[in-house]
Amino acid sequence: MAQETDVLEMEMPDVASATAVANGSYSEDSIKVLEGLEAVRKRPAMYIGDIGERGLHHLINEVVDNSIDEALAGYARNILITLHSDGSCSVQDDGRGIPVGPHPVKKISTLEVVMCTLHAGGKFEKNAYKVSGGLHGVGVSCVNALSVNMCAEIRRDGKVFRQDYMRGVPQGDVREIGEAKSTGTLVRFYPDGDIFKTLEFKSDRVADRLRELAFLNPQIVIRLRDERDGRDDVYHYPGGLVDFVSYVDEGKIALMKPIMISSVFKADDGTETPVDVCFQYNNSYNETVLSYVNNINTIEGGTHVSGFRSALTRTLNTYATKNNLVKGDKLQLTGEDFREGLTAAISVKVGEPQFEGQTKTKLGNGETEGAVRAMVNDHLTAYLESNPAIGKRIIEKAILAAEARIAARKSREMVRRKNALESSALPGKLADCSINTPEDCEIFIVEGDSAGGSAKQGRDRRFQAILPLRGKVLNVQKARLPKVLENEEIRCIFTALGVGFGEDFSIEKLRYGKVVLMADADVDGSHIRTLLLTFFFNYMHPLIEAGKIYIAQPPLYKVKKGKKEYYAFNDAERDEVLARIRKESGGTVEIVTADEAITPSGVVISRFKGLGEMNPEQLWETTMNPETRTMLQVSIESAAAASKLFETLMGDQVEPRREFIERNAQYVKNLDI
Ligand code: 0RA
Repeated sequence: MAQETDVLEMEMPDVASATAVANGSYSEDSIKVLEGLEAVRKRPAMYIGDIGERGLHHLINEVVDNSIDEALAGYARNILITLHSDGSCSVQDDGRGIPVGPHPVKKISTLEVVMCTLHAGGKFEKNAYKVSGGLHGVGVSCVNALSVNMCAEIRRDGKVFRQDYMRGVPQGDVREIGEAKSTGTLVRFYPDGDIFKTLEFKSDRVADRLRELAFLNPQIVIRLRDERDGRDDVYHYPGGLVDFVSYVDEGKIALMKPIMISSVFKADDGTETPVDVCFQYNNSYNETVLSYVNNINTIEGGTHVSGFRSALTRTLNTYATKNNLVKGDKLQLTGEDFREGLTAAISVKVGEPQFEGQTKTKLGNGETEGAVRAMVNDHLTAYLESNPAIGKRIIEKAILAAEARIAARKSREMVRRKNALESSALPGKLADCSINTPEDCEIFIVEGDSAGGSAKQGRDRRFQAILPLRGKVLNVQKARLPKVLENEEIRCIFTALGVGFGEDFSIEKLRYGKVVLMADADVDGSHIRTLLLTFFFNYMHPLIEAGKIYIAQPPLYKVKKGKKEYYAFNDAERDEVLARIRKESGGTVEIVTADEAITPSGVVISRFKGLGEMNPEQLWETTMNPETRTMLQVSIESAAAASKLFETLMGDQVEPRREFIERNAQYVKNLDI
């Protein structure tokens, strides 16, 4: 990657700490605009999802999407994103520049209309597949409303124009500030600390999305600079989805070169659907399908994904039969068999996408299913004709998968029968809760018997259940289905949660509203947590998507002064507590660790080595009591990045894992996957 490209090198304007300028009298229009901005500031979460780290980063996506649209319209090629040392972010492109002249309807500058009016983004031009038509699409005016300062600098018609804003309100008219040889748009904004819980941009998080956009749009060159640490990366993948699939499968052994299908489907009514599909098989047992509609990650899939799957199954089955590759007529290859070891990227562009599902990330357009199916059918059939050796390899792999599937079904039936014989189907070591409204209940999955014991005693048994696990959890990234199903601990998790397995899986049957992973705050605990997350990611993905998985945060330290006890969750918090105590006592206290002599006037710090070291009351108070605990909700920001991360952490190859650990040693507290 990081190759030298002609990514633009423009001067970065400073955003003036402008003082509010009274703009003459308010017209009816400007009052409406102010009401719109006020609505955004009053309920920011309604517009950008939330006001945490995710919402903060959403601001960047929103601005970048506009430049992407300009590039997709064919006018821009380079986009530069800079995370500045002063906390601001700027996005610059070499497109036509947002028009600055009077808006045909509103009469004021079009730039001001775009920047300050809700949903004004794409009203000027019909742009067939605007990114902003989908999940984001709240428009740059929302970013403006949620920024203390923002400025837009436009190069157009040989001139540079600029307008400044505060919390969405223009600080004067658009001004001409110089001459320009090139054209383009630059937007720089400072997120508002009154709105956001955090103001720190994480460059890795920004990079994940930019990389994804670069894979999806091979013609665009995206550069990310971070002034805070000197990061300077260029994302440009001329190979598009082929590069994407290779990137996701890095470290796995591919059985073939990626198959790329790229075409525009023309329906009878004249509508055109660009369809890009790329896939390959690798030597793993997992399926990774990354799907996009108009550059938006459709986490829940939808018609484009089902079109692809049904074409894959039908074409490969037809091919197998025609070429006599399945011996004996008893074995029937199913869709599931063709998914093992499959990595696919699907990207379609749809004029009027309908998004459905819990998180509005499932494509509903019926016509897209047929379009993708037809494209994949035709191209894959032709491909197999001319690549018989690869065709054979795919079918052989599917046969192995089918045999494993049949073995798994037998073992599942055995489990069912066994359970039916027992009086209760729930695992014996589960200490269940007493109420039976699932949404009010929580289950703590706890490592080790001693910690499990403390948790059982410390919990509120009305609504908290404890499932202690013995020993290390199976690494499912490396195991095939039957082995996963045979694993005692994993079977316990399935039965305790009640969700069923494989075809029987249903989130509706989940017996708890929250599934909490509780492990020690040390390296072993972190390993167990990662193993469990790998399991949930691969086998209970919908639970992560629905936000049901949590990570408990046990404290690392107890600081005790006299009768008063404080808990600290990290070194910084411990130091804060100590500083406070010092201040309160006029700087005279003696601070010792628990191993050292204890003086009654001093402060004693003890470090918890594990959950088991805490007594039940301490565990309740610090980690389990909903009134006082902090828990982390597990979410998946980028499916591609997460899938790659699990392969890095849990897959076969050692070298990428070592590299990852070295690179991230200082970020061990990072939580998003
Ligand atoms: C509408 C019309 C025109 C350009 C744009 C929007 C535009 C918007 C953004 C947002 C970020 N970068 C952008 N670049 C361009 C141009 C219409 C014309 O010149 O005829």
